[in-house]
Amino acid sequence: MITVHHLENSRSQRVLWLLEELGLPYEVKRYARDPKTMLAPKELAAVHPLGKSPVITDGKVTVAESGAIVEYLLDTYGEGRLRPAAGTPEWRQYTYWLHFAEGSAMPPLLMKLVFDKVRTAPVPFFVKPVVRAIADKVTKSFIAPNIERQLDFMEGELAKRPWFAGVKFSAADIQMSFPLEAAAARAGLGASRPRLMDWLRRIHSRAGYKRALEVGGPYSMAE
Ligand SMILES: N[C@@H](CCC(=O)N[C@@H](CS)C(=O)NCC(=O)O)C(=O)O
Repeated sequence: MITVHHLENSRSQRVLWLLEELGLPYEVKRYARDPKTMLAPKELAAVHPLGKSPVITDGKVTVAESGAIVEYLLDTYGEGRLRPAAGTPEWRQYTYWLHFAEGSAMPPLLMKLVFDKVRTAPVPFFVKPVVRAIADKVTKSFIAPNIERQLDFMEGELAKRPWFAGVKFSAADIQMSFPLEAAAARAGLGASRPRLMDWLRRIHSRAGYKRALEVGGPYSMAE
């Protein structure tokens, strides 16, 4: 039996969604975030040393890292579903976006989250202007331009095909959901990028996505 070690409000929502799309049986072990730090509880480190989510166990196998979990589940149980045939142009797109999601899209979005927190952190009043100035400078000079450039790029790519890997929905779309939902929640993705907004509407209307939300519980981009 596949067990999803599910941290509330986290990337493991994508794994629940993939399992729902594949129609596989699984069980969920739930972990709550620390309400102050938003970090995962210590028990998760008993499953995988980094103590992050998602992580799955399947018999004696433990797999961490979202992209690796997607590959493991499709290799083991996919029967050719949700990814293009190896070696095709669609498969190259699939591989690119599967890695792009965590490798390129998430870092500036995570930096934005961290520097937004730094800006509003409780610090002595005489330090506050300095802290804010540093946070603003990093945001304006590095974080925001990178996010904008990536969003423009993704918007342009979806002008060429309806889904990230081609004409068919794939697990690359599942992997891309977290950065694009994060961008919509806290990094200015909106009506000026209609293709990305339409893509978000289309993924949110899928039955598997909705079922995964029921299983996973509240999901609001806390991290
Ligand atoms: N690149 C990793 C990122 C894992 C990660 O940072 N997960 C977050 C949840 S979205 C987490 O566990 N945060 C809690 C913590 O760091 O304690 C993946 O995609 O699996």
